[in-house]
Amino acid sequence: MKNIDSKNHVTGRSVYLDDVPEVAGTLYGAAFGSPVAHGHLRAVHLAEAAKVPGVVRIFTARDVTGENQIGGIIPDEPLLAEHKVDFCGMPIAFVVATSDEAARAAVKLITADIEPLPVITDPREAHALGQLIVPPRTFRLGDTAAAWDTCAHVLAGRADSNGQEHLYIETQCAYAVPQENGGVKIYSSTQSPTAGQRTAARVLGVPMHQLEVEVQRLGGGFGGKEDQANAWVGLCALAAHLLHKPVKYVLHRLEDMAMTGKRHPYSTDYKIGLDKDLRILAFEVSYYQNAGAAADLSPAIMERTLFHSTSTYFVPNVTATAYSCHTHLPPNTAFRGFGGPQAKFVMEAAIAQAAEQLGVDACVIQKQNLNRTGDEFPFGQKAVSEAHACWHKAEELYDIDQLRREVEQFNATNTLLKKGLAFMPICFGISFTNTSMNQARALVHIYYDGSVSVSTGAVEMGQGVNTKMLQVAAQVLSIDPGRVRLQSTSTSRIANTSPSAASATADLNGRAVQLACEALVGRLREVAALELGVPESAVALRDEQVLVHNQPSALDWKKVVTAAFLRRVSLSEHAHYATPEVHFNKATEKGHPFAYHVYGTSITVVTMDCLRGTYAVDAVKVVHDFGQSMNPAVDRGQIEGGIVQGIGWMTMEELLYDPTGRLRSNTLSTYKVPDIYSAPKEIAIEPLATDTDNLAIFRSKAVGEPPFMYGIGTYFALRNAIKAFNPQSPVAFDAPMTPEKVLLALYPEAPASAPTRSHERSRVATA
Ligand code: LUZ
Ligand code: MOS
Repeated sequence: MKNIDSKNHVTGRSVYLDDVPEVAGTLYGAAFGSPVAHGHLRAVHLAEAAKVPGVVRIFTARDVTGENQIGGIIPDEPLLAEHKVDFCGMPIAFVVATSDEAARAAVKLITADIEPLPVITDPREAHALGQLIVPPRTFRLGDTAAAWDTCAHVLAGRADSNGQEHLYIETQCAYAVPQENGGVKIYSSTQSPTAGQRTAARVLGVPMHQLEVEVQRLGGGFGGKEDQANAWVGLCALAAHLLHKPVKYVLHRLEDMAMTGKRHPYSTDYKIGLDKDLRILAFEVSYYQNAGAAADLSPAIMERTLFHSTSTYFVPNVTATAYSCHTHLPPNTAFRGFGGPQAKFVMEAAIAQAAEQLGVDACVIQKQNLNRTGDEFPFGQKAVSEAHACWHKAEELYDIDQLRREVEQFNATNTLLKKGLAFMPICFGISFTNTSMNQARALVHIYYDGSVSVSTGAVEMGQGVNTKMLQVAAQVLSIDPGRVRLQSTSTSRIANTSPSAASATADLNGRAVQLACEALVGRLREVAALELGVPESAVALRDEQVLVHNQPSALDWKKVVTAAFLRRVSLSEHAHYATPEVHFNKATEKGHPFAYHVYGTSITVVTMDCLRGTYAVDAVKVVHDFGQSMNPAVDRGQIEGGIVQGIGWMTMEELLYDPTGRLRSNTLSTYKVPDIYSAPKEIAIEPLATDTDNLAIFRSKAVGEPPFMYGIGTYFALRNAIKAFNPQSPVAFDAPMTPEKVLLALYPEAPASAPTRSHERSRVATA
């Protein structure tokens, strides 16, 4: 089945927040963000701004009627700065005017007296000063201290991965419309309607029932709207509440890039030990996460990093420690993979370094150490592994020997062009690591004309979740999908939702839809049995027919629905699903946090121009563990998009803050994302269809985040291409591998005049 939104997307009919018809009298907001990354806020001068024609009112922290606080996990983030500013772009004032232009003109006239304080942008520096968001955590398995002596090879190094701008097509935005009796209805481009509702309630000082957050769809989220949609909801709701007028704020791209947090940069030290057969015996790792100026979701992201410290491998002795470091960048936040990709990059760096020192191909070590069913993760859960199955299938299907020969021949016959090849196995845990978040609800109505309405807590952000929800309802009710309509996501219809995140949205909400529809089918079968005078056990609903002992009866879907209504049987159901089996004990750091893992293997081939430092990705060939995909077209879209986004993170997307904490890569001319020309020339996706029982919806495994991590293979393929040109080059593990860095790595002895970020980075150390 096609994505139900595809036609409206390509014809421009899909409704995003800025397409919601505006109520008469709507006002427009714009935020004044701190020009300084860290300082005491002594005064804000608003008089000039207030004179701009059309300005209605300018709000500051003093105007907040409830709590001036938007921190979700930790209350450490004011909605509007009070006495201190903690990052460039931190909202200080919110102008509301009769036009967007007036609001923005006024913002330009606001000034602030800020007494500067020292700015820290480096997580290791923050760590050295004891500036941590939360206490560090350590996951342990076996005994690394004792294991080193048993290793034939021990080496240590450092790996750095940079952040990443979400670059959702639709920027952050909110629209708050006052309702009667003090209520406010808020349209928000959020992955978490409930978080918006909760934040607005807190800021306004009203109960949650006064507020409704409604979401039709997002023009992309990628994690950037899991927590960071809340500030704009809070500002618009506050202004609407105080002015009794609708207030809307749609951020400009540059504001969005400057004011919002991104994927966390990580700097990491590791030590890895292998036996003579290249089995990894021990792994010790310290992650320094650049959290930015407030907690946001950083503690949860740090936790997921620890959960993925061994990537797709089994390591019997592990000590993994993570530090969430407080710096003066905009608070970094969720981004596809949620700390998992950062951990996987480090493990692959350790393996690449070991391979280099031992003179073997990295894939020999990779393959030797893939996890197997029954292997224990450092957090106590036992793997149900498809790692070997995916790897072997990829080797065979894509004829790895032939691929390798082609690369070798190419490199033997070309001087200035070199190819590189790398494997990237993935293993990603599905469930919110915070067990309590693994719940969802659905509300299904059958109207008496036989049409069906489905509401869930899932937010459609382009990932196709609504299509999957519709499929679940149509399949369980056994009716034509055309009878089912997916409603917008509203906190008034579905309460207390978890964010649409963690790749778990279709699983959680789909199970709730399934339960609701099963309950309705049960009632309709009861009705049919009464109508037809047969035992209920003989009745089935199939393809819009009521069957008795598998034979058609006088009743069809519409008739049985009408009969149920006339018999005063409820045609509505609200169902609740909570993932069974998941638990985790933070005191022991052990448990069973994931419903299941998603596996896969990719093979990436790149070609590098060793004169210019430029490169192209020839192919990414994947064997992916779909389980039983319920929508191969939607899932393929997620995989292709994830791969290209992962390649962007690893190659060209270079986030750059200067030492004063200002974002320099703040436009699309200075921050490059992959376009169609930098996408791989070929993406091959082959399913590993498995029918192992799992907790996925209809056994169709979660597909949102895992494929992002195939992109990591590109870094190592590029590194191999560099080595093919210059085997002596000390290529640091410092992502992204921009063309500038490639050039410097190809010719390390060249005069160091080229502008680069890596001059600050120390080379990989070897123990
Ligand atoms: N969000 C969250 C996530 O709150 N918890 C998670 O474990 C998670 N994982 C991936 C993406 N978002
Ligand atoms: Mo996410 S990183 O699943 O919002």
